[in-house]
Amino acid sequence: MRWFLLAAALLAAYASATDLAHKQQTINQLLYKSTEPIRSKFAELKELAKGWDPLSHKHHCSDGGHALEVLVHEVEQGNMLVKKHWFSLFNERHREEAVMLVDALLSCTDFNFFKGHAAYFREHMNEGEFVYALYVAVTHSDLTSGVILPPLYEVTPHLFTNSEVIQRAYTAKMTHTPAKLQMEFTGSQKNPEQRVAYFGEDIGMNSHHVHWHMDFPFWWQGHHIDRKGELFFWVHHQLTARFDAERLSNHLPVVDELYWNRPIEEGFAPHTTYRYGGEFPSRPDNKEFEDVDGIIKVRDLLETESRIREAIDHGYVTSKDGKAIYIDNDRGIDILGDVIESSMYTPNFQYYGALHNYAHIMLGRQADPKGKFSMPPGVMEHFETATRDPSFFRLHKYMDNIFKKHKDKLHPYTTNDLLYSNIEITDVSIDGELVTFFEDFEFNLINALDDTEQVEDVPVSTTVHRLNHKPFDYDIHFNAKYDAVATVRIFLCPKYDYNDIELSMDEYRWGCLEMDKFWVDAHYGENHLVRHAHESTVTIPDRTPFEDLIKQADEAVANDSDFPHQNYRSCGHPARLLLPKGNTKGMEFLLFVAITSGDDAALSRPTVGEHGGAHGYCGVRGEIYPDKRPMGYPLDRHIPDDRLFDVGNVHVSTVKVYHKKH
Ligand SMILES: [Cu+2]
Repeated sequence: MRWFLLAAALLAAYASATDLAHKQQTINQLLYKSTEPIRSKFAELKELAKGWDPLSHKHHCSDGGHALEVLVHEVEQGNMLVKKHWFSLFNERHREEAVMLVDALLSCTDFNFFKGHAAYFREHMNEGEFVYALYVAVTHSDLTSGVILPPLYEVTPHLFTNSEVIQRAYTAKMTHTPAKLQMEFTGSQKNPEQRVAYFGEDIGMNSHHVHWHMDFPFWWQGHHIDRKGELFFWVHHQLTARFDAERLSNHLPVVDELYWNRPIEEGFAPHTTYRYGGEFPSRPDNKEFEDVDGIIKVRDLLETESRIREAIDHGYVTSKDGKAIYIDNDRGIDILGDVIESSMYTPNFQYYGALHNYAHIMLGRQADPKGKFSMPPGVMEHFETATRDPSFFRLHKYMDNIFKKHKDKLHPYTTNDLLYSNIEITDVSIDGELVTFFEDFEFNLINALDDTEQVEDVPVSTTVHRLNHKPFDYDIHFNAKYDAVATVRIFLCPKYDYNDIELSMDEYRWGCLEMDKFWVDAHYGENHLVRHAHESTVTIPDRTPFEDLIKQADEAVANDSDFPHQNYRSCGHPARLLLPKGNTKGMEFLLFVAITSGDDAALSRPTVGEHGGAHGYCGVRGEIYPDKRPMGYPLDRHIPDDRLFDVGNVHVSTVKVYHKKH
């Protein structure tokens, strides 16, 4: 009772502070040095955690406190994963525990309770589970709308930073010497794969990948998220296509798919360490797949694959209750995405399994498939680290080809389907040159290091090379027969294959990169449209450094001023990586522009700002996907003859992407 009164008193004292600045400050403090107890300097939060009795606030939960009771019970019974232990979302029990907290937080009807529960469970749960659950809850809760999640590479730096750098960071800390440490890409130049390590190891791309999986969790059972399965296909298809474009830029053939009954050609030494649990295991070249004891057999994956392929050939998947769900239509790809990942939306988990999720576990465990050496899971079991391993792209190429098999079976679009007779594109050009370059980017490692409150921090950071490009604009001229809203779709496609053979439309379409998609008002007569690359609806700008977020929120709270509510998304491809690297001579790509009817818009009058950037890859939070057409339209289906695209509203031109060393 005393605790209750104390908690109630505390709550009364802070109950009014739920403006955005306070919310941002709370989330910052909850994530600051997440492997240690809440800092004393965050006195209010610390006290709140100490005095909090979760179950006394059940009436502030939308589910009557059910989720909270489940979690409290597990905590009180001592059933939870201990602190200072690695956490993997693919471990069923770890995931269950993290999701218990997500559910409890999402059931809160008031931010003060969200805050109290979060503070309490931060001190009573595994750190990895807590951080994951808080990120997901902040992403999905209406109570935290407008809160900016700090960059994951600064909250859990171990998953983004080489072991060598982490070790040197410790030395800097121990000797109390400020340090700015240069991070190199994994491996050596003897490994051709290293030429594209800058892409697989890009911390912005890694963050995009993790956040995508937080926006669209496969374990999500709540309300329906629109076209989640199709987005799973599309975002990973685009990652694969972008990886291939980087390979072509670096004189490497496009990535081949993975075969369960052949050795995994590329080995991988991650040079990455868990915060707790030791080194991420390595895998030698040409490793044959072995069954993973107690979890998944190679045979099961082969069987799952053949059942999915059969469904594609039949044109229907069979639901749990034996009904046929027809897939040879625009909706089919969405169902297949649910089936292949699989998410909780799959119509038949028992029969079609979870190809993608088990494949990640299979690849993640090949260093110790029998569990003989008690090794932690490999990089493939973490969305943060998976793309570092070249087998990630092989795996996704494999699944991408299954999706392609389905798309190739659909009727090709006819000229009539493609034609939008209102619009005639007269010219498309690039304002400025398409130029890429490498630059150094610095991020903070303070959260990677253990310390005590008594010893003051020294600044420790790391710098990484990252690809960027010069700003550019698309210059599009077109004529319209009448005023109308129109949909503009821009793709960048490879023009030649690895052997310099020019590709036909049907060959290059699957490698096209979505650059932008937006809606414009077309006016009767001549139109001149200038679109800036940075406005792209598949990308997001650089993330705000954690230190800046802390400063901004603290200042806003101290001055009682507003924290600006930005339409910010954590999910989105880095704007820097919009262009593939290209080469020093200027690598030719095709710029494909299609202007289609504004009737394609699923939401009323969609504009960029309204949807917070990256809807192309990440949809719109809480809304339906803004484009009615299949993702990748009009290049998603088989093209038997290039001349089908001889319509006035489609324009294809050659552009060059230059890479400049400076
Ligand atoms: Cu993924």
